[in-house]
This record gives sequence, structure tokens and C-alpha cells, in this order.
Amino acid sequence: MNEDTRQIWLDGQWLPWAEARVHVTTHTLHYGYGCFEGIRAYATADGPALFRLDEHLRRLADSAHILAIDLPFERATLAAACREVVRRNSLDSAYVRPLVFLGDEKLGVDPAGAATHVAIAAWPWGAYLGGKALDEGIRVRISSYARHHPNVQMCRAKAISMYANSILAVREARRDGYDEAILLDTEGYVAEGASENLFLVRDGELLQPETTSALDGITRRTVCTLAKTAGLTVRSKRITRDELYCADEVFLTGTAAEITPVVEVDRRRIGVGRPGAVTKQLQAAYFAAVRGEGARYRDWLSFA
Ligand code: PPE
Repeated sequence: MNEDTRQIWLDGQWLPWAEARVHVTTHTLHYGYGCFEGIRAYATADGPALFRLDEHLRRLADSAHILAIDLPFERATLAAACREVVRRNSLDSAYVRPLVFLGDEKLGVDPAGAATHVAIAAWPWGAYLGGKALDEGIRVRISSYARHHPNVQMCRAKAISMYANSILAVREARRDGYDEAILLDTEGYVAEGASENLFLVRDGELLQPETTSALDGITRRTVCTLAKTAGLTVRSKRITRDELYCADEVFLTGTAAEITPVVEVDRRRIGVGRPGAVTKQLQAAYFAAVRGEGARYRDWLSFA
């Protein structure tokens, strides 16, 4: 018998996967108002550990605050549920998805009167951009869609509604035969990938976009720390699309995408057209950190 034993945390209760349902008049389903997180848990020598759980839950709290949604649970409660969802589902490694949404108490754009709900699900998730992406790199195009202006949607929030923009961009890119989209901000400078932050390497120096349109990614911050530890310099500046074309290396960072090399932008080869040395060095350092190899970054791990 193949009994489904998966469980989801919903508003403080553990439910069988199939029973964690909502009604079609759920407010967030109609207007996309809410926020979420994505956290990976990795297998380590001491069991599964969630990577930078506190930082992710802090960003969830910030996202809710930006959207003026009162979170009905303490951060410690959510942290315990994130660890437990990995344990209960017997996952060695996992992607953990806390989701904050508004309920079916009322419809109409003004959400006053709709209750706030929190769900936490977890599932196994392999390489986000395909099996070869991490080793061989991906091909991207600059999107015809701009990333949000901070006065259209506040970009520090990991808001659900931001992702219509990401979906338009990624579908356009894939339709045109690319793996992922890079979005420019409304001023025309490089912002980020559809679901990732971006770095480039030129003459050994790491550059990241100075823009208010990109998410403040936690993997991005991790990479900055790892780079500095390795003696590399990281600088933020406005980046134009032709600077990307002329980079020695380009890579994307995200919880799901991890560190994914980019080997082609708009049909221009990047560097020698293969993942570069700096990208590979940072990838190795990242995977060592998430797997708890070495004591240095142990405080980034929360054991399930
Ligand atoms: N920018 C965007 C737009 C984004 O969605 C992500 C994460 C990042 C940057 C990187 O943030 P961080 O994970 O903190 O390094 N995107 C998440 C959702 C992916 C999905 O398909 O769902 C993720 O990587 O978990």
C-alpha cells in the first residue's frame, strides 16, 4: 500500500497533505495579496538542517509588515513548525514553503475583515533550473518586461503578487528557447532574474546590481560573506545589459536556484562560454556551507 503520510502545518494544526485546502473565494486567490518564503533544508552529517532559517523568517515578518498584514504567529512558533515539517515528512533534504494568505471571510479589494492564515509545506526539490544547470550553466535573455518599480510594488517584500511579473518573464524566456529571464528595472539597469539575484565577475571583482527593484536575497548575502572570506571584493553598482555581455562570468543566486552559472546572455557568450573559476569556487563554498562541512558557518544551520 502506498499511503500518503505527508503533512502540512496550517494555522497551528498538522493536516494530511490532501486536507490542507482552501475555498475558491479565498481573498488571496482573487487578488494575490500575501507573502511567502522559500527555505532549503540540506542533508548534513548530523541530519537535515534548514539553511538560514532565522533570516528567512525575519524576511517573512518584514514582508508581512510591508503589506500591513499582522502575522498571527510568533517567529519562534513558525521556526519550530519549519523544522518539524521536515522531520514529520521524513525528508533528508527539502524545500520548505511558509505562505501567508488572506482567507474567504470576504471578497472585495479592501481585505479588512479577511483573516490571515499561515501554511507551511515541504517537499523534495532538486536542481531548480534542471539537472545540468549547476554544472554546465544556463542561457538567459533580457526580458521585455521591466522589474517592479518600488512604488508600484514594494520590492523588499517577497509578495505573492510580484510573481505575475516573474511568470510573464520566465514564460517569455522559455518560449524563446532560453532557460531563465533577467529583468531590468524601470530605469533600464539590471535588476535580477525572474527568481534569482545576479552577480557578474569582471577582472576578478564581483559586482552586483545597485537597484531598489530586486529582492534582498539571502543567498546573495551568503555569497557576499563567502566571497569576502575568500579574499574577493564585492561591489554594488548600476549594471547595464552590455556590461553583462562583457562580463568574464555571470551567475544567479537563490534558495531554489542555489548558485547557477550563466554562460550566455541574449545569444552572446559569457567569458569562454563555460562556468568560470570564481563561480565554481563560490559554488563549492556554498555547498560546503549548506551541508555543514566545516565549523565556520554552523550558525547558519537549524537542525530539523
Ligand atoms: N529574486 C527573486 C525575485 C526571487 O524570487 C528569489 C527567490 C531571489 C531573488 C533570491 O532570494 P533568496 O532565495 O533569498 O536568495 N526565489 C524563491 C522562489 C522560487 C520559486 O520558484 O518558488 C526561491 O529561490 O526559493
